[in-house]
Amino acid sequence: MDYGLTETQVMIRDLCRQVAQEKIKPIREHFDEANEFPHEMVKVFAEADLCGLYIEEKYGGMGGGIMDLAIGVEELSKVCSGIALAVAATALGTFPIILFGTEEQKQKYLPRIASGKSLAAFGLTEANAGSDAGGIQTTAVLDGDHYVLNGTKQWITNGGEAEIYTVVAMTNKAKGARGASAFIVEKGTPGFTFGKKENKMGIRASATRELVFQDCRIPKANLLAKEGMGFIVAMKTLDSSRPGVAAQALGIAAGALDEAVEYSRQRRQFGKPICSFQGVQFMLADMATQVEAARALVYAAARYIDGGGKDISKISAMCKLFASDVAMKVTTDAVQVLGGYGYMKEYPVEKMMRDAKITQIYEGTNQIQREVIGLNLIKESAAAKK
Ligand code: COS
Repeated sequence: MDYGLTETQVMIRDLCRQVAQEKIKPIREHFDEANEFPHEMVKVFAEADLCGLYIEEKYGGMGGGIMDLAIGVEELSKVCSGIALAVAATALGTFPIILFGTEEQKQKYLPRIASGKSLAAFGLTEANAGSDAGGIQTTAVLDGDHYVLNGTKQWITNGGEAEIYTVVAMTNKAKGARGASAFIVEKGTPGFTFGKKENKMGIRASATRELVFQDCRIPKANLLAKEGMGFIVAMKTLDSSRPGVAAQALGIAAGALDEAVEYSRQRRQFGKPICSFQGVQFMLADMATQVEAARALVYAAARYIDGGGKDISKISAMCKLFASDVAMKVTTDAVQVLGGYGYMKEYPVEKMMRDAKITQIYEGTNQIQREVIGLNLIKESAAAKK
């Protein structure tokens, strides 16, 4: 199927497929096993011009949108979603600047990101504020021409590896969600350090660390949007970034399906390849159908957002919810098709199943996605009645 991709999108898909097969496949096991960040892969992504797929050309990007990003992330994630995350999490950290940055902020930061010189990261979550994003405790206090940040962000993807961080902190705690503000913080700013690197179940080639702010002074010019808009910056960022997680989940599922089909053609039992048994064939058929359904929803969401669609929260949450549940189901079934071999680390489906799990959790748990979808359904129904 050609999925109605543009010429550029076909080019992105093919290039990412090649990079994934030639550069990522040979190293994925090592970086997963070692829990190490693949610095050399960032250079490969930069050389292949994959870091600025979704950034405007005038800032050095490729001028595409969420769809181009999704296609790239899907292809890279078919082989290793942990390594692909260097690009996807950078997009998450960059969206606040794309959506809310001033011209000056865009000119300063986007070319660095588009060229692959700098990775980005998004700092919202804290130890006691995950789903309840409005409950963050990190503070930013205005002091002359600077804001002074204090607090700790937790589980930040690309933490320590990124140079550019978009961080949400409270400028007025009494106002709750309306008292949050968003800032750009550069690595190397005095008072900004990193906590320990997390030892995770999956996506182990991706670095996850705490961001620690202790009297960290950042220029007032690094405020994104206006004071008090931090929660909206975060919500709108997540609306744009969730299709990227969905694309990652889709890639994991599609990669696992490929492995399962291939294995079932090679593996012989009772004198025949196991793909000739209906029990296996039906599993593969269900897996393939789910992958196509996830792809349809991810592409529909990405195209809707790129087309300037209004109220993107619902479709964005839907594609993340659906694709990540498909990734978990399909990778679990792929392990089943490979049987005992599937459970062993010599075969990649074991890693894919571990990698899939996070897609149901981060950038909003799937319970939060359902809440977003439900609230929007009610809002739409009420608006239709007016
Ligand atoms: N776009 C624009 N505005 C939004 C919005 C969106 N997607 N979502 C909420 N808002 C606005 C609301 O309209 C409301 O505005 P008013 O104060 O003017 O009424 C304000 O933001 C607060 O919204 P709400 O009361 O719904 O906030 P809640 O604290 O109840 O939180 C959820 C809502 C649960 C949806 C939100 O906290 C969330 O998405 N949590 C998950 C966070 C997450 O994904 N974390 C993962 C880590 S980040 S990688």
